[in-house]
Amino acid sequence: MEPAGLTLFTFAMSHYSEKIRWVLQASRLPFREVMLTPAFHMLPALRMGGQGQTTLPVLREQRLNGRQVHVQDSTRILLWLDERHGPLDLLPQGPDLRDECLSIEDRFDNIGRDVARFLYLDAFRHDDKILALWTAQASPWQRRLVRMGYPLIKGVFKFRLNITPAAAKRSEQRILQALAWLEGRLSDGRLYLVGSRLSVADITAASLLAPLACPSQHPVYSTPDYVQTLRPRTISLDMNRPALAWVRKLYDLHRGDLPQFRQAA
Ligand SMILES: N[C@@H](CCC(=O)N[C@@H](CS)C(=O)NCC(=O)O)C(=O)O
Repeated sequence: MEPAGLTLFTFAMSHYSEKIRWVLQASRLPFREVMLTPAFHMLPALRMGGQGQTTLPVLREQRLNGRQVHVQDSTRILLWLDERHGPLDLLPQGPDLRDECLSIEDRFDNIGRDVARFLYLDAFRHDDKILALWTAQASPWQRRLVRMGYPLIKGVFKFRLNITPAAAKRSEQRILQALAWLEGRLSDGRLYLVGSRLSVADITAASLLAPLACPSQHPVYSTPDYVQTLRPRTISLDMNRPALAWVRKLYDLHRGDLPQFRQAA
């Protein structure tokens, strides 16, 4: 039987996974992380989530009585953690601040697919680098299969995420609106989006924008291959614009403790 405790199933590159990894670490809730390899995640995610979805993150709690609980979807995980292991300091308990926090969380969750679509439109021109990222945690046999099946996996991925130039253009507009909103919110000089300390509003905005801001603490988004080749580069997404500089500042202040990603056994 598995040891009791929390296990977080993620992708190394996933910004939604990063959000929950950050929430768990900032809340000092011990957990072990299992990074899955794209394509090989589908069956476990379907089985664990039990709601017809293949998305990660999924959080598993192994209880002492042998029972396992699985929670899929980053917002559901967050609320479940607050209820079962909270109250979380990251989620204000007063109704007004809490609602504000969750509405900002929702705002940035909603651009997660846009960020991924926009990123992959260009990144898929560098198949060797995507393959290297997708298989970094794979076992040798998984790596061989992903390499062999890559054209098919890439096709399915593009279809499911609707990666087309027209859709990516619309995604870029939605990302720009979110950045403009964030810059408006920060324009009075505040550091935190809600109240006077770090909350899930900050963590969600920073995690979901991290693929564009490339904070040096993130083991994927900070690598030279990612920053120089895969990161979307348009003038409007200038790395130095205030919203993206804020993401890096938040990482500098609160994210010095990212564990090194490990290879799968
Ligand atoms: N609403 C979900 C979205 C999660 C999501 O889209 N995850 C992506 C990775 S960033 C994923 O698992 N994609 C693979 C799939 O859908 O099979 C959440 O908040 O957890």
